[in-house]
Amino acid sequence: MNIEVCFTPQAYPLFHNPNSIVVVIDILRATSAITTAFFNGVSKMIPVATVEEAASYKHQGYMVAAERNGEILEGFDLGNSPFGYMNAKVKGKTIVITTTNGTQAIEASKQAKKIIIGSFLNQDSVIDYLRKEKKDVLFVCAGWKNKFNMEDTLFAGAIAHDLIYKYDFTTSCDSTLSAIHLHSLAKHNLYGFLSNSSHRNRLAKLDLERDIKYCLTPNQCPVIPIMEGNFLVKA
Ligand code: 3SL
Repeated sequence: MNIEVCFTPQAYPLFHNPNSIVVVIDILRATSAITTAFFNGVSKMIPVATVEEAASYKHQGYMVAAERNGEILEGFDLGNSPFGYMNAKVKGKTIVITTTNGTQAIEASKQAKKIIIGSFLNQDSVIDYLRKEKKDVLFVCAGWKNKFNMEDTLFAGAIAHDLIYKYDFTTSCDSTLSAIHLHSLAKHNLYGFLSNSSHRNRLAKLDLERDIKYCLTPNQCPVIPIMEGNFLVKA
């Protein structure tokens, strides 16, 4: 049971392993929003890469979430703030979602055998799921427009640490080791550790501090969203 960490969606082809379970990570904010959505009773989600695809679902009458550069796009129902999904109006719905980075990471991973969604909000559920599956694991970090980011790497490091030191997983991958080291520096104060990070600052400028704090809070939503065909469903 080998672990690897892919720091950006663009690097996915270098890491593709037909036997791996892929954990897609976009802590700020797509995978935190998706985890929150399923915890709050969303029935299915359809992640799409482009705004055009999202718009075509909107014309068919779907509820559609569309975000670019941190903001909800005009004419759509929702963005990627997890707080938008803590609402009775999403219960039982199928929601289409496109975001700047998170849904790009899902798209990049489409060749994977299995894709699950990870965030601090479902941290222990992800560990439980992976240790029971006993397969190779590839963490795919969404980053920011194909650049590295710290928050996704920190989550990969947290999970990799537990899988290696508490269960029988191994790694010989430098990106996994780096993620584990980074997490060990940050784990006592994730929010403070990220204070100079690009994404935290980008969202703070949009007045989204509340989102950042929530997205860094472990185990608020014990659910595993998993891809089945083109849909995300609750495992
Ligand atoms: O959700 C995402 O794809 C994010 O990376 C974009 S945001 O800046 O958090 O809105």
